[in-house]
Amino acid sequence: MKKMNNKKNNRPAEIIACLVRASKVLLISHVAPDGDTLGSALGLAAALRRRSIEVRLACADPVPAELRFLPGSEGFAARGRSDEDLIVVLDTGDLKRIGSLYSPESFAAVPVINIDHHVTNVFFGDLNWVEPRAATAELVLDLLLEWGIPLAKEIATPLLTGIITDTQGFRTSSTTAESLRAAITLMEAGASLPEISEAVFNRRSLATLRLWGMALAQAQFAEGVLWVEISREMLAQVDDPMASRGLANFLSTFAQARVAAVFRELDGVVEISLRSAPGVDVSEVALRFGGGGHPQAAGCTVEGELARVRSQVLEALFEVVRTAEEERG
Ligand SMILES: [Mn+2]
Repeated sequence: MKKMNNKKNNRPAEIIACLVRASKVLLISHVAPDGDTLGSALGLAAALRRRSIEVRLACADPVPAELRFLPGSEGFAARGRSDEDLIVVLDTGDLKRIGSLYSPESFAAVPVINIDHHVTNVFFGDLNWVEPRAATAELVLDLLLEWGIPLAKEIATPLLTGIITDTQGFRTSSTTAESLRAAITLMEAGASLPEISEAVFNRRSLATLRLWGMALAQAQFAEGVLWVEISREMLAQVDDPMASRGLANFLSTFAQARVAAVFRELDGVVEISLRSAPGVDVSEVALRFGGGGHPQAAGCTVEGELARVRSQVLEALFEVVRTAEEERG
């Protein structure tokens, strides 16, 4: 992959100048999409269309059920069209995270803008704006305000969705006064906090509850780490590949957990979701195993058989918990 050299941020004005010059823009969201990557893309798309810039949305994976209430969410294609003159990648720390949408040819052919809030971001863009804010949607909002694009409901709703989902309803340690200020601005522009919260948090399926039940019944806890496994057999029983979404967040509500981990067994690989209490950084563990994320929420996908992968990752997690405890004294 190219362009990982200049680890420096561009100013929003430079990004705006680049967008203004474009006529067809491809907006890309990361695999296993969440409210922030989809909401940031949809909010930016609505704004660009107001400036008569043609936009195409792409994501290698389907939009999850709880985010299909977002107007325009049916417009995500599984690939680009290749006649775009600009690519914007949203909420994505490195290009592995866009899956099949990455190709060296298409990314070499046009300028690439990288807007993201992950601390593990590798600055893959020609233009980069990476800041450790609570959500990428906050950065998109700042961009639109600086650009002077009037906010409207179709811009505000997806952006507020991004902030609400990434902050778990303004509850994560990443939530700041800026997040709340952004939320006020977006509500004043027509976004509904209660409607979005209801849609993204209170629509769990029976398959989800059953899968969580199976996994939670076998939860294990040692050395400050709470973990569960989702085996292929469990997934087959509920027949919904998305049913484990949200489980890692739920595990982190356990009082004694310094780290919570979900190990999901797929074909030949194990997908790992990590959450941690403030002061314990799981993004470095995820990075070491080829993934990335935030200090308190990260993930990775590791090749190999479940039992072996689990013991390797657990060893690393025990280690970060021990180190954090020593630092706390
Ligand atoms: Mn995000």
